[in-house]
Amino acid sequence: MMPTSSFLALSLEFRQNTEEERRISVDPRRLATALRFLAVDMVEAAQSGHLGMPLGMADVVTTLCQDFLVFQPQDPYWPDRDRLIFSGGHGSALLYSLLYLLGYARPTLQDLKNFRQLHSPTTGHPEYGTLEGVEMTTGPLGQGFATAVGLCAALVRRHTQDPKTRLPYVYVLVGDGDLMEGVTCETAALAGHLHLGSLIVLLDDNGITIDGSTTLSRSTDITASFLAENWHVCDVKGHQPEDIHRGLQEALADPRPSLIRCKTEIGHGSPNKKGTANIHANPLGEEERCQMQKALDWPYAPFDIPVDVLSAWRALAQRSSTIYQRWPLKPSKKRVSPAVWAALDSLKEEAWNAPIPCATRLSSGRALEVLAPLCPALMGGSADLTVSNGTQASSMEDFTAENPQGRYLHYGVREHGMAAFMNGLALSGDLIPYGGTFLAFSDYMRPAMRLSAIMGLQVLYIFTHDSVAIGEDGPTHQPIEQLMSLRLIPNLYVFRPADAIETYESWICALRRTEGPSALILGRQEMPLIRSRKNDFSCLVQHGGYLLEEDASVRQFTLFATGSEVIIAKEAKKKLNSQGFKGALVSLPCWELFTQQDPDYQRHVLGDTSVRVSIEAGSPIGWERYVGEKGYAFGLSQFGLSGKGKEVLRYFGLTSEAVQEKVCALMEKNR
Ligand SMILES: Cc1ncc(C[n+]2csc(CCOP(=O)(O)OP(=O)(O)O)c2C)c(N)n1
Ligand SMILES: [Mg+2]
Repeated sequence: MMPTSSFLALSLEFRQNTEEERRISVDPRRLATALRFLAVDMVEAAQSGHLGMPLGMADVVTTLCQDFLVFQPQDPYWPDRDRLIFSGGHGSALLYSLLYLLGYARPTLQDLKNFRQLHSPTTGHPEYGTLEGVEMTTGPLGQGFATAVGLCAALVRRHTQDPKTRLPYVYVLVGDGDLMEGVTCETAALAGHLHLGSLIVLLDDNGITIDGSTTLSRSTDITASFLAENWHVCDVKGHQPEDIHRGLQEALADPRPSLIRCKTEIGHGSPNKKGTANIHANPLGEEERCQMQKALDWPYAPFDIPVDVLSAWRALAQRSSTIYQRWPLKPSKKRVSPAVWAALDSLKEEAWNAPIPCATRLSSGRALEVLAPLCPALMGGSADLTVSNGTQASSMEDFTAENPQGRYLHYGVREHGMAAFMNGLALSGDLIPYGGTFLAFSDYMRPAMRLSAIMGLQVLYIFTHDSVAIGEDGPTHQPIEQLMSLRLIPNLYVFRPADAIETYESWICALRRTEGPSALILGRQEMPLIRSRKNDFSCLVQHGGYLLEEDASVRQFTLFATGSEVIIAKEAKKKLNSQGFKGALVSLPCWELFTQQDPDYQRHVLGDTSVRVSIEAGSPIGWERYVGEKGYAFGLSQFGLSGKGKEVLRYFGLTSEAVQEKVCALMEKNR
């Protein structure tokens, strides 16, 4: 349970700050008007972008910054800062206007004028890494909310581990659309369950989405549904600063996560377009801007902010200084990589328990037993398949409301929520999250995985039960297209190790890879060791692919395989050898790494034989890259079948005999 006292202490600080600030501030309505007009002018200049939410939420954002948000534009990566996440990424014009007015180094006024232009940091939707103050990439609705929950959990964990650090609040701006997404329901339940009281969600409660009124598609009692998930919920008038202030104070004082329903009018301030779905994503137009100027008493030219307003905004950016000075504990770094290598570099031979032949999912569990104590940044979890996935090391205690120092999360059957939550854990800069489920259900996680890849976050996905070889559970549980489709996601490394040694090496590669996510694709069936490690501790998986066997430099054939099919290929090669043919066997556990090797190495591995055959128990589309037009790719282009794993493999022709036959036929043909 969150220590309630720290919330009270913090809200007292806010009150003191607020009174001080009130003496120097200009009318908050005027501050909000500046935000509104910057957004109008940006969208007008770009003739593209979204206005409805910036106009509707300008007052809420102003009060939040004026009285509550703790941040430091001069030290944007201050670890103890509050986080502000625009889950409705279409509100980017509001976020950029805000960062400009608060005095962040970028965006400059010129950047605002270049909104949505090629190479401008003021991208269409907020992108992590382009501007300081943009805490994550948003745009796909629901992701910001869900990731904020994970980020909040990580910050709570940090604060509990080291109470000298400040417990930051995570503020999230969401729209009707965010709340309609399933991932929001999954993670709202987790936030309530984990008592994440420092999570404050501000709903742009305007009752409008693109198609029109939310009554077209929604009858949910939002308040009741969040209350049922152990949240605090309150309503505020979203254009009245005093009422917004009251709601935020109430939220800070409550130990539960909070949803503040800000009753707003979409496009507020635009006399003729407010309240309509039309304002959601259209420029205002010159005529309407004129009318809005009159209505809001804003006689200034586009992008012109009067000095008193600009200096008031800049002054309130200093509001957090007293808090900042009290907590300058940690160096603020742009992207913090958890301290993993100090530990792993010292990994000695004896630390790696001797590899034994077993299913790669079990080898992964054994690797974790070694790695978890060495790498305190690892934070595990599974979507209700902990034992099947082998994801909980014995040294990992559960992370719960009562024990936020734990290192293992039971996400429940919430794959999508888990993936988005892990992005938040990674964004904290403290943790390397990993989470497991069956490979067939990776599709449930894909939108959040795509975001880890876009943001370049080190998140590890553990996908077990990786092929039709799982057998009896049948086609719903037998992945076909998943493996290849994961390889399609840019910046995601997909590892499919063949045995205990490759599994361990894949873990090491994934842990070394700080600039993006990795997926480990693991099998359920027993796997013999495909090679011995002996005294050779060089990591072959780091090359992505390598020659496992080569009979002679002039090859008659080359076989390619990954994961559990390496052993099938090995058997096929043995049969071909006994027929007198000479060839090679290539293990290709990580395509992305192999493609990065120098061309000579790649040629050396691929060989120049005209007969190339691959085998992988998944969609074969894509293997042409390695086997060429004259080769052949064994795989599956249809859904699987329920039955014993071995029989299913045989039925689909994924056997060493079939491979042997094919190679012979191709050699004959090419002679
Ligand atoms: C996952 C996803 N689906 C669809 C969209 C396209 N989209 C952008 S905004 C929006 C409507 C959002 O409505 P709301 O959150 O109420 O925002 P408002 O119109 O009130 O600003 C939609 C469907 C999206 N960005 N992400
Ligand atoms: Mg809406």
